[in-house]
Amino acid sequence: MEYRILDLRSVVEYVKSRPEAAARLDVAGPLEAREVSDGNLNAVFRVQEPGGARSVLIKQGLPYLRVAGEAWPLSQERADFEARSLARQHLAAPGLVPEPYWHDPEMAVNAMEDLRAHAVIRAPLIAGVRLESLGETIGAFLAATLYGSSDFALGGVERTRLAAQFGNVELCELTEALVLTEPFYPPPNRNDHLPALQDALDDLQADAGLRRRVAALRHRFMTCGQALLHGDLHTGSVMASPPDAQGHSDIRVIDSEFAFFGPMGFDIGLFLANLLLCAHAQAGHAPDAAERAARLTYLRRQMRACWETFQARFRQQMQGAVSAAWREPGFVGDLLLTVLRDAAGYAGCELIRRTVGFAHVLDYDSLEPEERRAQVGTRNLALGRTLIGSADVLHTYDDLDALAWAGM
Ligand code: ADP
Ligand code: SR1
Ligand code: MG
Ligand code: MG
Ligand code: MG
Repeated sequence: MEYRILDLRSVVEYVKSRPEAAARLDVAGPLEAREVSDGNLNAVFRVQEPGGARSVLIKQGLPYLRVAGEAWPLSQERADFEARSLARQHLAAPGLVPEPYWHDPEMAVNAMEDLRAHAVIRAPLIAGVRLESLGETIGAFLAATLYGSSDFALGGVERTRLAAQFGNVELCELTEALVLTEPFYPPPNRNDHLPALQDALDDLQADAGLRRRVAALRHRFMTCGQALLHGDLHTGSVMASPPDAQGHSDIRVIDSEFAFFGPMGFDIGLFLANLLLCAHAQAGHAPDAAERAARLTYLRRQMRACWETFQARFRQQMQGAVSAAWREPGFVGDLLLTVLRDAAGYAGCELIRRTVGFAHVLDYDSLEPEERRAQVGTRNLALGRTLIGSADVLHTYDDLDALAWAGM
């Protein structure tokens, strides 16, 4: 089928035309479609039986960036990278991603399990919902997907062959520009920031030591192909079912179109930074001081659980590594220290780019009045600089925890 952009009517016809759909829906009967797109890049539809008994999720890559329109063209190749990475994640971390149903490269479509009972976690976290298994689940996802695609699990030959399928140059270039370059340099760029942050931003951009460290992080991002990353693991890429009385919910990771072989600390740093962005924004979102303190305690605990689960599971899996060299005493500890330091550095970049770069986050952008937003933005920038500047002297997660939560 030749590529065409789907709409509410044609997506129903499209689903009916696919042989794989018959196992998921009554394709002979009427079907309804609803658009659920809310991300920067793609069009996403729910196609369901009347009353919603059964449904599928259809995600289509547009020939441009959804939020920018035709003025910002982008190839639809990203749908292929999402299909390949989702398939691998589903094998490595079953139950932690939606089940993939089919991939249609001509239409740049990925059809998958519709997580109808789930919600993207960013807004609930802002509102103080406590998902008690969040950090542990994301830590488990990271250990399974990162270890499972590394030299340690696959050996060099298979890892190299796999990496050759993930030349995701277009989306890597977006990250290199929007996360790891533009926020640190004066115009021309696509940055977007409050006028009140101009002085803090000028000061940040004038810091040659900071720019040098960011250049090193960017170079590692481009050259250090340790494992198959998710590539865009912010809190808008995680969905959860409503928590039960104990705060437990079913948690899934979505939207892996940025997948590529990169440094493991990038995925970890992005996730940790998004919990910090939420924590800082509580200065304006929490209804009172006691509730704010409780939300911060919760977020701090989730960050630690994420790292602790990741590192414990990664260590455990390394005992079965394919080469004895990877089981050399002390090696895994040394490796995990570089991952922790990378995570701190990339977390710093994420805090800064979500405050002054092209793509912000709801946690920050929804703060009112503007003076409050500027206070929180100043804090995001300061912590971002601290994390980037101190990453290489961290020794343990406690060091990172102390830096991240100083003064909160
Ligand atoms: P983008 O790449 O444009 O950010 P996403 O994959 O994040 O697209 O999807 C956009 C939105 O569609 C998500 O924020 C979520 O609300 C919804 N969505 C995506 N995948 C699923 C899914 N498997 N089940 C239910 N809703 C989903
Ligand atoms: C131009 S794309 C902006 C951001 O949206 C994606 O989800 C990535 O986070 C990217 O940096
Ligand atoms: Mg998304
Ligand atoms: Mg904006
Ligand atoms: Mg996406």
